[in-house]
Amino acid sequence: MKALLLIDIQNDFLPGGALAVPEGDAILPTVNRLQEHFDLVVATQDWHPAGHKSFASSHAGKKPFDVIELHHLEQVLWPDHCVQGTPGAALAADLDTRKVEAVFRKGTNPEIDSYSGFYDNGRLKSTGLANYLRGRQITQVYVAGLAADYCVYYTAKDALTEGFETYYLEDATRAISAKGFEAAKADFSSRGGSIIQSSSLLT
Ligand code: VGL
Ligand code: ZN
Repeated sequence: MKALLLIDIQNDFLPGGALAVPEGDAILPTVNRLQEHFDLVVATQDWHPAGHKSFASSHAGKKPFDVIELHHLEQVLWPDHCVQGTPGAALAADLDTRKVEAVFRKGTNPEIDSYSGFYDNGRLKSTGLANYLRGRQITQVYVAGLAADYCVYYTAKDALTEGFETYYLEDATRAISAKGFEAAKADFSSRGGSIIQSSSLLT
């Protein structure tokens, strides 16, 4: 069985949002069309409490995209984004959610960031996504959404680690940084993941 994971397709990651991914909105028609080709569609939602430690505003003298060490992990500091209950944290209005059977929220612990839909960055806590997928007899996982070089990439890596045959839908994602996108694809491939285009499924 095949699952499509729609990663963080939220207003704050779209043009005009607090942490806008360039051309993030360009994936919407593609991710909407892809859904009917899957046995299961699941979404993730970045869902931070106000004052989250991944926000530059939580650290005196720091600005967005500075890098610090937080609980022994390297942490990029972000603009405030996806604050629980705000319009920016909502799933994109133009995302078709009719087939989305579950939404996994992440980033709720104020002390630790959570790029992957499976685990926080310190792997302290699981979201339950892996067991949910196994419970639905999923063996193949396809990832799409935002951002290609952060949450999509970390989710794809964890899907491999969890033993799923994993596909990164290159044209159904957009990156914060072009350099990060290339590095993410190279690393994901080297771990045994497959990079594909949505056209291979949309026939
Ligand atoms: C993301 C940075 C911070 C993402 C989330 O969804 O890729 N990136 N929080
Ligand atoms: Zn976040």
